[in-house]
This record gives sequence, C-alpha cells and structure tokens, in this order.
Amino acid sequence: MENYEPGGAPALGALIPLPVSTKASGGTFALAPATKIVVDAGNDELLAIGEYLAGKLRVSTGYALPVTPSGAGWATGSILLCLLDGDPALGDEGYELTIGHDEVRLSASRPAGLFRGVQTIRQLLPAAIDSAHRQPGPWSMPAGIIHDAPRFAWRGTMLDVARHFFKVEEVKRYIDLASYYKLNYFHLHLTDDQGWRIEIKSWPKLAEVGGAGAYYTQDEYREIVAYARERYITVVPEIDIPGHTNAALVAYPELNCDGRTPAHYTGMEVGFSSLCMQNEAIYRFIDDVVRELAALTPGPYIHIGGDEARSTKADEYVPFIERVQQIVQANGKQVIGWDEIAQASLLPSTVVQRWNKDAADTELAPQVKVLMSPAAKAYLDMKYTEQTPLGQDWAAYIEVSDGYQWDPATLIPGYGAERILGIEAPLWSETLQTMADIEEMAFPRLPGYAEIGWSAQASRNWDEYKGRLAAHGPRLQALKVNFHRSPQVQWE
Ligand code: TNX
Repeated sequence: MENYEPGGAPALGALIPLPVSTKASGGTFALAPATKIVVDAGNDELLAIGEYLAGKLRVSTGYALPVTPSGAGWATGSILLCLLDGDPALGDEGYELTIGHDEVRLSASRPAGLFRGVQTIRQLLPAAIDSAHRQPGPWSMPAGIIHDAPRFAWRGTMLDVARHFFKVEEVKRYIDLASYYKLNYFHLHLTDDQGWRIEIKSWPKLAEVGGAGAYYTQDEYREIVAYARERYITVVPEIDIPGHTNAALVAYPELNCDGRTPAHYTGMEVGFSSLCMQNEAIYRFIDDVVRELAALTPGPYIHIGGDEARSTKADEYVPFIERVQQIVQANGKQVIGWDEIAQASLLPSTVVQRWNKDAADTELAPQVKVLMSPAAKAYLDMKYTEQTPLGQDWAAYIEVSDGYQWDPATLIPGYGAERILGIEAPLWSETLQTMADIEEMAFPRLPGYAEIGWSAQASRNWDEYKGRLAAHGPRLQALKVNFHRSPQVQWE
C-alpha cells in the first residue's frame, strides 16, 4: 500500500482510527512560516485547543504559529477552528475537516470534536512533525474533506499504578499518547494488594504506609485529571474492594477480620485479601475514601473493582457490593466494576466491565451498560507471543492482528450493540517497571483498540489496517515510543 504521496504527505487513508469518510481532492496544503491558527472569538476553550495544536507543531517546524481569535483578520495559509451547530450526526466528538490549498478548516459542534479533529490534522502531516527537534519540512497535508464521528462513546485504556508505581510525568506521557488515537477515558487502577497509591486525608496511613513510599498526593492526582481533561479525556479512578486490599490492611489492620497486620506484598498472586465483612467500620472507611475521591474527580464514575474477591464469602459479597453502590450514589457518582459485581442487583446507572468473556452470564437489568475489556483480546499485559519478555500469558498471546480482529458488539452472544458502552484496554503492571515497558506492551496494540472503538466495524479489515499501522512506525519513532516491532507489520 502506498501511504505517502509524492512530497512526503501521508495519504488521507493513513489515519488511525479510520474516519467515517475521507475524500481526497488533489493537491496539498502546506504549513508555512506565516501560518496562523485562528479560532472563534470569545471562546477560551477554543484558544486552548488552538494552543495545544500549535504546541504540537512548533517544535519540529520552528514556525511561530500564533493562535489568534477570528476577526483579527487572517492571511491565507491559516488553520481555522470553529464551532458550528451543523450536522447533528457529529455528536460531541465528531468533526468535519476541509483541507484546501490555502486554508484548513476544522469544525465541530463541541470543543471535544475539535480536539479529536486536531489529532487528525497532526496525523495528516509528515511523521517528522512529531520530532522533538527542528526538521526541514516541507509540511504538506493532502487536500480533501473528512467527516468523522466515533462508533462508541467510551474508548479507553487503564494503567495499573498499584503493582508498580508510575510517576506523574510517565502517566501524562501515556495519556498524551492515548489522545493521539482519540481515546476519551483513562482508568487509573489506584489500589491493590501491592500498594495504595492515592492520598486519602481522612485515612492518612493508606498512602503513607500502604503506598510503601510511592503514591500520588491529592494535588498530583488533580494534576493528572486536569492534564487528561485538557485532552478531553475523563479519568476513572479505581479503588479495588473488597479483595485486592492487602495494602489497605497493612495500613489499617482493624479492617482485617483477625486484626493482624499483614506484611507488605510484592508478589503476583491474587485473591488472598479481603476487607472484613463483619466489621461495620469498613463502610465508614469506604464512604470516606469515595467522598474524597469523588470531590477530586470531575468525571461521573468511581470504579470499585470487585474482582477476584476469593477471600470474601459469596453470600457476603453481594450485599457488600449493593451497599457500596449506595455509598457511591450518595456521593454523586456512578459505579463501574469488574464482571463479578453483576452477581449483585445493580442500579441502571452502574456499568459492568467485562474482562472474562466466559464468566457465567448473570442477568443484567436492561439499562445496565457493559464496557468491553475481554482479557484474551484486549489485555495489554498479555504477551504478543511466547517470546515476549514482558507480560503474562494466562488469557492468551495477543499479537497485533489478534488484538485488532474482533467486534465488541458481537463477542458475547446475547449482548446487543445498544448494551455496549465501548471498549477499554487495561494494562496491568505486575511485570512492568518503566515507561519503556509500558510502551512496549501498549504499542502498537493501543492504536488498534482505539480504532475498534472509533471506526465502523464494516470499514475495518486487518490487511488494510496493517498498511496504515506501518505508516505509524515513523510517527511512533519520532515520538520516541518504544514499540514492539511486530513481524506482522512491514514497518516503514
Ligand atoms: C486479572 S482482570 C486481574 C488483575 C491482574 C490481571 C493480570 C481483573 C479484573 N483482575 O488483578 O492484574 O489479571 O493480567
């Protein structure tokens, strides 16, 4: 497949995720030293999106790329960002992009749509645009028209910062890379047996003792949330209860049935810890944690985990989940939890995150929505092949093609597309310690999950996709992403 037109501009078809429609009109638009980014006047949010785009283009081009409100007059050669009450089919995140020979016009109904369209503009420029050093150019984009909107409302990834901790700067880099592929949810697995990673002021030992020296202060968490928000990404914080709680029990042994202080845990086993179901104090603890987290989190969801609670008695698990659901609701948020919570009676606003596609099917109330994270297809910590040094293999080996070739709407028989909120690719960190490790497992699979979530099922096929992915090799290289050079792809 020819991904590059003469002159170095990628063809309209090299975008990931694939847009709803693209139509090349011939010729190119080129960024020039005098190019301006012009946004609707009187809208600070649009100025911020313009600045974000300029920030992504200034380093490699060396151009000034001033961001100015419209009305100040613009020369030809501008990139225009505007809000229009145009096509209702665009929804919150859709956009229209028209690239003419002397003007680029991006329009959307909502700022989030403009932000997604900005990623398209970046991807239409040559790969060197993502370099951290000044490059010679030329900076041409193919002329044409793109109409675009996502298939699913939720396109996410999760990072486990409990098994191994990642610094704020590392989390931000991961969020920024995810935003390049139009993801809109970021799930932070903040607590587990190995560590409690978020400061809770009313229970200070959770982080100070349970964090074993590595946790986010509330200010740092706010910083992550704000960084994600600038990228129109909603943060979903997870406090995993009632199992996966060894670190909390190290900090507060009174939440443990035998009252003993367990040892800090650094292994990879699951299912050995539980909050004490007979102890009323656990609900005060949960209420305090949820209240503080809810106050720090603008998004609508609190993830309560609920998975692999093998040390919690089955007949105590269900009433526990139902009570926690009430606590989360009373704190103004909606519950999301792993598969196992479906044993409880769920509120219509609760979301079930499916990780085990073969889990016994429990009847769900009609309004309960499902987020698809099937381990054998979408777990970023699964090895690509037997030879992959990092990762686990309990669910599957997931080569790039395996991760790409499935449909969230039909994977589980009996779930109609209307039940499916979207897709999330979780990255568990038992075997990962550095940013390079994260990148090796997430890339290049993450762009594929982004496409599954965004692009129409009928438009996707592996043979065509792998050509587009190959063209992203130089982009990932320019971004210094340590990606797995899968032999399934003929990398450019
Ligand atoms: C299962 S998936 C888990 C995690 C592990 C992961 C490793 C789920 C809800 N629980 O505790 O980290 O497997 O792949």
